Amino acid sequence: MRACFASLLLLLSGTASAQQLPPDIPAHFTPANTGFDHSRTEVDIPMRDGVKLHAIILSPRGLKDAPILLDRTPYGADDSSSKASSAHGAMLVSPANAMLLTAGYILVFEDVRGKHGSEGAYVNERPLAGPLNASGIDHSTDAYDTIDWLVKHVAGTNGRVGIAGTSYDGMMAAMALVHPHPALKAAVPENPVINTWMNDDDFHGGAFRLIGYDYYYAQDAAKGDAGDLWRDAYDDYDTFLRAGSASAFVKSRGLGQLPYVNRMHDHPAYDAFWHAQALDEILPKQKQTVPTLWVAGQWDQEDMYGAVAAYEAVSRNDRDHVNHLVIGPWKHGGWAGDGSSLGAVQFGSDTALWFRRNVMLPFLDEHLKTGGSSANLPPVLAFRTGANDWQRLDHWPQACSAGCASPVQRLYLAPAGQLSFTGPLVRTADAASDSYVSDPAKPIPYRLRPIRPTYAKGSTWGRWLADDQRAFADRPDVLVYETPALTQAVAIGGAPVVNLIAATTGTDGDFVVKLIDVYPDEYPEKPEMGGYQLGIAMDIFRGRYAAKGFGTPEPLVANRPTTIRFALPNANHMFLPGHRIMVQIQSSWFPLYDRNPQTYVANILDAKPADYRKATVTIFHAPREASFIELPVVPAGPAPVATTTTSVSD
Ligand code: PG9
Repeated sequence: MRACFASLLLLLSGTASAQQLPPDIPAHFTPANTGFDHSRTEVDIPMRDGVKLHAIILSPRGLKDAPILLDRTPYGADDSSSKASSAHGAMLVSPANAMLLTAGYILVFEDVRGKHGSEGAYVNERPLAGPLNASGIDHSTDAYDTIDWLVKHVAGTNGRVGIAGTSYDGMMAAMALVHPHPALKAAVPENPVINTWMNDDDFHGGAFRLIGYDYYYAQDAAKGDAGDLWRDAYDDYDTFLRAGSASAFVKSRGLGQLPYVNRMHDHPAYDAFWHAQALDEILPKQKQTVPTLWVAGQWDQEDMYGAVAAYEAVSRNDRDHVNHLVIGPWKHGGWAGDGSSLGAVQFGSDTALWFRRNVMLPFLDEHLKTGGSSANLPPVLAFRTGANDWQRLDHWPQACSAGCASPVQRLYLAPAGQLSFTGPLVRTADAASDSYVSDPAKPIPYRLRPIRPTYAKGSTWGRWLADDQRAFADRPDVLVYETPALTQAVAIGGAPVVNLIAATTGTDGDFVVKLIDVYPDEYPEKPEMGGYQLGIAMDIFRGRYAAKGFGTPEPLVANRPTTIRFALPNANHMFLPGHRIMVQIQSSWFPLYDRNPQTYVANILDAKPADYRKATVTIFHAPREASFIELPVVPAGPAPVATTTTSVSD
């Protein structure tokens, strides 16, 4: 009997272990989405080399004869098209894309080769086929193959495709213009990366942007997003100062495993490597046929150079007038957000919404909708900050060096911290120069400390170019020059050009020049703006390139006055009566830019601790050694009212 009971137990336990509870998770779940106003389809599009690129197609239901707008991105097609879980397609995308979806566009988001859901090798900013790319495959061929597939496979399309995107995606739009697919009928590169050495993301005036390491880690250390680089301090000023040189920072974070980081390191000057991928040099070599709207932000903290440079380059040979330029008062990507203000500065209306509705949509409609009507866009549409109005312009820049209606005007540095439109006077009592000591051990922060990592929560990175510069004006290592309060408005339209006569006790050195609009001491309209120092055009130049240009670094001769000449970023601005124009000069801008050791070394990224030395920098303002800023001054009259044929307005 006992034996019989035991075997029954055994049998029971054996049966229990063989029986599995059915899982609560079905092998496949098909969402019920009847009644949704859109379809969202995932596809894998074959390229000419067999590699498949992953894309999401978002289409309003029941569309017929609809254009396609393509965004090629390294940041995740899925992310761009799943911002919410909603029955309404417009909720899945950014507000700018929601406008397009609602206006009857089929949106396609595609992961670039090698990122997120796409197959193949990711090559950062993959150069176009040529000296740096023998594979014959590049972003222009991938755009071509994608467009070809879309017009053959997407239902409800009219066969007309546009390409748009911001920053890296903007570069993708620009690359699609090289041997474009015949169905590509419009492009909108927004704040595009065009020349990453020449004042876009990686270098400015030859100075290296340390903040790029966070970006390249996130992008290149994983197929998706690698996340944040570790820190051991709250303030990036401490983090980077502690590390020492750029190479020491790279070593401390293991970034030497990332090939692109090494390529930047190996090419600190503007050599053949950078020329071969400079889109402002490549695009004008071909006749541009696709209507293109280049979108620039006056305070773009990342790619402030690209859009205007590309427009200027291609519009020189644009007999059919297919290129247009828009300059707005925006940060990087600010055209897509709320454009009523940037930090403390207000523009009187939502300039970004106005642009999206009255410029971008009509432009796309004209070229992509079947039977679309003219958007009546001028070659250039520029918001004039200060006056806070839009201007329809025939060309950019508005001023020229000589022989035109608005020749540039020199604004001279003068003794006793003055700035003047008349040249330096010969007065023996006046000092002929001003000096400061630049100490690499105490570099000047580029924004107020603590400086949170660029992409960290709470970082002020996006608006820093509009920060009050007052906090830096008092430092003994910053020279300040300013005009008296203006009795009449001064308007500029173009890139101011710095022309300093400078000497240093070192054999290399950086020169940061800031052109600033100083608000009246008291400003009743907005009292907290009293005395505000608003940067209008600010940039850096590395002295080693002064003599022979960006391709050929050379030591500065200690104590010998040298001409430091470089262009500041473009600005369309009006300095109003009662305001003052200010120029600040300094020799570091940290940790946005690596510190110049002020002793010439072959590759600054590898500078050793002993190379970093104090230097006395002298800026001359004597009659024979005049330092000045060439201002692209234009008549400050009232702007023609900007209108488009569309009646849409905010
Ligand atoms: N400006 C970004 C970028 C950084 C570095 C390289 C390429 C692009 C971007 O926002 O895409």
